[in-house]
Amino acid sequence: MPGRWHTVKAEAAGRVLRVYVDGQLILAARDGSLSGGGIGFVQIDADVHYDRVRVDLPATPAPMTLPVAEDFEDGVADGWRVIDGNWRVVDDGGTPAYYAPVSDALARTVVGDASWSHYTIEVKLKIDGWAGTEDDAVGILVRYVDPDNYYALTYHPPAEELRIERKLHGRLTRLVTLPGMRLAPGLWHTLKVEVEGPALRLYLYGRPVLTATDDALARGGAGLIQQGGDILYDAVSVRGPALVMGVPLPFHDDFEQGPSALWNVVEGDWTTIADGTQVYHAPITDDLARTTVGDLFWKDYTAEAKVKVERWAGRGNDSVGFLVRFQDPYNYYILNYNASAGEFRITKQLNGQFTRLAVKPGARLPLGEWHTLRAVVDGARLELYVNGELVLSAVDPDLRSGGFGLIQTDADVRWDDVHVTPPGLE
Ligand SMILES: [Ca+2]
Ligand SMILES: [Ca+2]
Ligand SMILES: [Ca+2]
Repeated sequence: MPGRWHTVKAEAAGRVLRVYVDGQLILAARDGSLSGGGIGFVQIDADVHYDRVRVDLPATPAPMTLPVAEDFEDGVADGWRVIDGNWRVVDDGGTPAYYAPVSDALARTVVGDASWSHYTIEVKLKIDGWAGTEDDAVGILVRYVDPDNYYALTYHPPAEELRIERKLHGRLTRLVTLPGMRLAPGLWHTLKVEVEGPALRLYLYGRPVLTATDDALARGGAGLIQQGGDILYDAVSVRGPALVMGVPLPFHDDFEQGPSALWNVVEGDWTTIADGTQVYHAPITDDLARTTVGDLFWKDYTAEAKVKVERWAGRGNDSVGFLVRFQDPYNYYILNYNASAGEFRITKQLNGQFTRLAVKPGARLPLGEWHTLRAVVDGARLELYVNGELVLSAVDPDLRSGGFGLIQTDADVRWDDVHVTPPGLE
């Protein structure tokens, strides 16, 4: 209505945009192309007066717990905070990726907070071009406290070197430099940074290339930094210790060539031994033995393995089974047979707390014979099959992705023919 004051409110929350006039919702839309940025006014051929402009930020989000994984497929970098630059999710030939334009002289975006201390951040990045200034750089931030306090592990194309730098109270200090390095344009590179105590380690393609030690910053989030780069980022994960990333599905191991290098032993003395064929084994003297494969990008899958128990130690907690949705040694589901109790069980460990989700008493798994265990994880549903029969299932929403593993306590067990397959390939 001309000549009258109206209250117009626009709300941007995730991918949803809403417009209110005088308190009434009049328009809503969903779009994920732009995930950050300021506000403004536009008018065309009109005489308009504006007053009492107010911008409210959403309430402070809850602290993020590790691990986190972001593939940008839903168009949103969930939980990431843009420090500077025009970060957004773009389409890279059919797969969404994170991006800030080459015109940004400095672009930084971070995830996590001061509750993060020891962790590993991994990212895939592809360099499509550079601004051509001597400041051009790309890399990873760790122990990010604020724009003036963090560590940066970066690649500098003009100097063709990798650097580990510390920014403390706004002052940048070079801790270590590796010259003679060139990241090829147009290809996806995998960078990883591990921070543990005062040690900072930079990895390229899983191999350590540069290390520094510094104790000025003990905690803080993780992030990305670029200066004058035309660069795409994807498959960013941040996790606590003990998870090998980048393992493709399906996964298969018959142990004939020794265990696959993709297994990540959490604890226990895992080796291959001969039992007809080569089989995977941890000794009965290990009171707990766990070994895992896969990563935070594994969601739904079917895992199967042959298992033979030769004998139990008989110390009151004899068990054998699978781990699924394994995220770190404190977050996963166990689907197992507990011989001491004579039960099949499904149990959740969440942040170190165990919760029993399902139990089937009166169960037996005869010694000295090969049995086939199968776990199906589909959304919130978990199923355990023994020799082709469904014995136990549970529904739990807490852990939606993560790798697969073998677990045994106080037992002489032989494992063989491990198959992990994504839905539709079983
Ligand atoms: Ca992606
Ligand atoms: Ca997302
Ligand atoms: Ca074998």
